[in-house]
Amino acid sequence: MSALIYVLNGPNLNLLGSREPEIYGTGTLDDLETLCSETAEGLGVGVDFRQSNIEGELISWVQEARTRAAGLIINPAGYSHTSIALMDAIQALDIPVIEVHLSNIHKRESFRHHSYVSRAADGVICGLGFAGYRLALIALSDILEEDQ
Ligand code: CA2
Repeated sequence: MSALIYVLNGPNLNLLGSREPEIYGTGTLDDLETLCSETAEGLGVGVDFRQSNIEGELISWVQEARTRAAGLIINPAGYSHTSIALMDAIQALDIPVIEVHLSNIHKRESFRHHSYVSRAADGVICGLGFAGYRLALIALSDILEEDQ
């Protein structure tokens, strides 16, 4: 059976494509899911793509990934900068984790420069838009192959 990668998206990412195209582009969350599914298919891995505006739901999904997923990609959105609880949940994982941000958080307001989640992630990609998710899937697939 092919490895399953969880792709979790945090608050307000359901609004992609509707506002702030200069920061986040014009693609929608559905477009992003399609990109991830097609990339995963090409890599021979499975993808479980989800979005939530609720911190506790994201934490429950991270906990679920402990037993169900071979790897995790997460864009924690605003919770990156605030959530010790999400960081703790990710730190409890034994699977590789890549944090992705569509925008370059270091080029933006100073409150976005720090991410709690980055302390728990194995890798971080930011500023590359949707391509960041594609690259994260490729990296995870490489890591999982090396581990075999
Ligand atoms: O660049 C990213 O991917 C972020 O994680 C996006 C978050 C932001 O709080 C982080 O600092 C960086 C915001 C997601 C909100 O997305 C929207 C998309 C379209 C319209 C409004 C919000």
